[in-house]
Amino acid sequence: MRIITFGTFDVFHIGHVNILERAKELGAYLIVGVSSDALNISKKGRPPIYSQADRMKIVDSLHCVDKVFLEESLELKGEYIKKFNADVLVMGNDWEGKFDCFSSLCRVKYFPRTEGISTTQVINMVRELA
Ligand code: C2G
Repeated sequence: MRIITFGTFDVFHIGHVNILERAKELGAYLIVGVSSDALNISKKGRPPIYSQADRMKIVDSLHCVDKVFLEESLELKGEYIKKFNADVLVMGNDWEGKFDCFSSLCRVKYFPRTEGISTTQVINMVRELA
C-alpha cells in the first residue's frame, strides 16, 4: 500500500511526527507533499518560519518517510495522488470531509489531531518568552 499525505510541517513538532507515524502504519511506502513557501504566502499571507528546503529536509530525515515532494498548489492534489499511485490519502481531522472528493482515486482517511500543540502555539510561546 502506498500512502500520501500533505502539510506545511513548519516549526516541526510532535503533532507532525504522530500523524506521519500513524500514516506509515497503514502501508509500506509513505509519500509526503510539503507545501511550498509560495503556497503558504498565498494561503496565509506570510512565509513559513522555515524555508521549503529545510522543511523538506526535516521531513525526509524521518525513518517513517520514504519520499518527499514539493506541493505547489492545493488544486493539484488529485494529480499528485495519480502521479505517485497512492492507495490512501491521510490528513488530520482539521481537514475532515475536505478531501472526500478524492475518494474515487484512493481511500481517504482522517486521523485525530494531536491535542495541545500547533505551529501557531509554538510561535506564540516563543514570542512571549522573548
Ligand atoms: N497535525 C496534527 N496534529 C497537530 C498539528 C498538525 O495531526 N497538533 C497534522 C495536520 O492535521 C496535517 C499535518 O499535521 O495533516 C500537517 O499540518 P500542517 O503543517 O499544519 O499542514 P497544513 O497547513 O494543514 O497543510 O494540502 C494541505 C496543505 O499542505 C496544508
